[in-house]
Formats: sequence, structure tokens, C-alpha cells
Amino acid sequence: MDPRAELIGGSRRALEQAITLAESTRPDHRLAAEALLASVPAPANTLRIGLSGVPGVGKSTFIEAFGLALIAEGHRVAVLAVDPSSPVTGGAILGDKTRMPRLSTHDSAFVRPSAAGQTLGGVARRTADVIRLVEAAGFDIVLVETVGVGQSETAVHGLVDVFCLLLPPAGGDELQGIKKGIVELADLLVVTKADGDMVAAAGRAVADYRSALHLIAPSGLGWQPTVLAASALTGAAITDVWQTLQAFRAQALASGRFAERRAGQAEARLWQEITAHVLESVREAPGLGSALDHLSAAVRAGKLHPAAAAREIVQALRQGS
Ligand SMILES: Nc1nc2c(ncn2[C@@H]2O[C@H](COP(=O)(O)OP(=O)(O)OP(=O)(O)O)[C@@H](O)[C@H]2O)c(=O)[nH]1
Ligand SMILES: [Mg+2]
Repeated sequence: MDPRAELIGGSRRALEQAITLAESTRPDHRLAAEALLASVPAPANTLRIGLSGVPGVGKSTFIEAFGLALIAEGHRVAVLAVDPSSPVTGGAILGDKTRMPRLSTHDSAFVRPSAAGQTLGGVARRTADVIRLVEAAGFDIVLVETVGVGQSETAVHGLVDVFCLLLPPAGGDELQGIKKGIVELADLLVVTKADGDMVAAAGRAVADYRSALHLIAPSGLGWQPTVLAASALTGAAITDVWQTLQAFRAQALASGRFAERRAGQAEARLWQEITAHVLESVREAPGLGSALDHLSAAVRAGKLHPAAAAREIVQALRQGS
């Protein structure tokens, strides 16, 4: 059978192989992945959910409980991770799979750890294709986990239909540590570990986050971010999270914002690709190497303005082409 038919038919091996192609840095692999993507249907009614939060907040444990609840409703769930910091042989793969023991072995789930050892920009570009591949293979809900440090939330926000921020069950000072810019990205805030001794603290955290959200101007998109407290341990409010996400989707579909967000993401990807290709042609242009060395030495020494050097390089590139 051809890879396309196998992928659509739900072969995990075909999906793994297609993802390996999409994540490869070899141009011929990337072209093969693109050709495959162009030939497979893009199923309607998929939902891409981003989940972020500081290390240890409970993302993987939440995804295990949430993913199993979705499967119980008949969905097929893919879990991807965007973690530019994980080293090639790091513990991310093992960690994720042990934190999601039932999900990672479930027939209706596909858990793919992060592609390690790449830049964030590279990971994000490739993850966009991986999302489409898992959708083509019949996974209708895609969860993208990212660790809540640095720029990765912004990258994941650009890949998903709805963005959830997981927050620790402590308010007050903790609240000030959460970066305002990241809270503004969130469509849903979930206070984790709302069980046992932490129930009361989680409840206070929800109230704190709700009042903090009132200080942030609404996005103007017609959706007021929701704050919930949930427990992956007891299952409390896991279905509430799903109902909120469904309400978000229904509203975004009705208003046209759902399609507009995906269209905007595709357009942003176009510019990422243009940038990557232009950079590549600068770095690889024959004969430009020594000029580049010369110009960058002048810039480092403060003898030449970086913008002037860049203009010279682009000029040289144009003449060479
Ligand atoms: N009581 C309680 N503990 C939880 C819950 N969810 C996660 N934990 C615990 O919190 C710790 C971290 O959970 P993870 O799911 O690995 O957190 P994470 O955010 O994925 O962590 P990183 O992947 O390292 O960023 C583990 O010891 C979990 O057992 C919960 O709902 N209730
Ligand atoms: Mg995790």
C-alpha cells in the first residue's frame, strides 16, 4: 500500500514515518512530507488545543485525565509536545510517557514527544505539519503541550484553535509571577490540583485570577476567558473544561473567528517559510561567504552599521541571482 492510503487508513507506522519526514531537516524529506500533506484530506471538525503552564503545574497529568475523558466520548486524541529546551537524549520522552501511562498506550490515542534539539522556530514550523498529519490519520482532537517558560507559549498559540493556561493552586504572590502577556493569550485558565488539602487554596486562586482578568482589557473577540479549578487526580471539573472548550469552539465557529484564526496562522507560516528560505539563501549563496565574514567583522568592530551591512549583503545576493 502507498504511504498516503496507509496514513488515512490509520496505520501508526505510516504516521510515525510521515512525522519523521516532516521533522527532518533534509530538504528531500520535507518535500516528501509536503507532497503527502497535499494529497491527504484535511478533515473538518478537528480541534487543536494548546496547553501551557510552568514546569510541574500538572500539564501531563491533566492531559492524561482529559484525553481519556475525550476518548470515552468517542474522540481520537493526539498529544504533541513543543519543548525546544529538551536535549536530544533527555528525559522528556520517558517523562511524558510515564505521566500518561494509559493514554500513551491507548488505541484511540497517539502520544508524540517533542522533537528535540531544534530551535523553537524550527519546532513550531514542523509541529504545524505534524498537527495536519495526525488529523489526516483520524485524530480529531490534538493537544499541544508546551512548558510555560519563555517564548514557547506564543509559538504554540500560533498553532492552535484554543489556548489553555494551567496555573498552580496558589494565589497572591504567585499571581504576580504569571506574566501578563501570557495570561492575555489564554482563552481558558485552569487551576490545577484542586483536590485534598488544596481545594480551598485552588478556590481562592480561581477568585484571584478572575479578578486579575478583569484588569486585563477584553480581547475584543467576544470571548471572556474562563477560570476553572480542576483535579486530574479526582477528575473534578475535567468535563467542565471540555464543555467550556466546546462553547468556545461553537462561538468561534459561529462568528467566523475560528476559520479566520486558522487562515491567519497559515499566513503567518508563509512568512516564517519566506524568512527561513531567504536566510538559507543568504547563508548558502556561493561566493557570499567571504563578504559575509568581512561585513560581520566590520559590524562587530563598530565600523559599519548593521543595517548598512545587511543592505550590502542583500545587494550582493540580488546580483548573484
Ligand atoms: N494532587 C494532585 N497532584 C497532581 C495533579 N496533577 C499533577 N499532580 C502532580 O504534580 C506533579 C507534576 O505533574 P506533571 O503532570 O508531570 O506536570 P507537568 O506540568 O507536565 O510538568 P513538566 O512536564 O515537567 O513541565 C506530579 O507529581 C503529579 O503527580 C492533581 O490533579 N492533583
Ligand atoms: Mg509534562
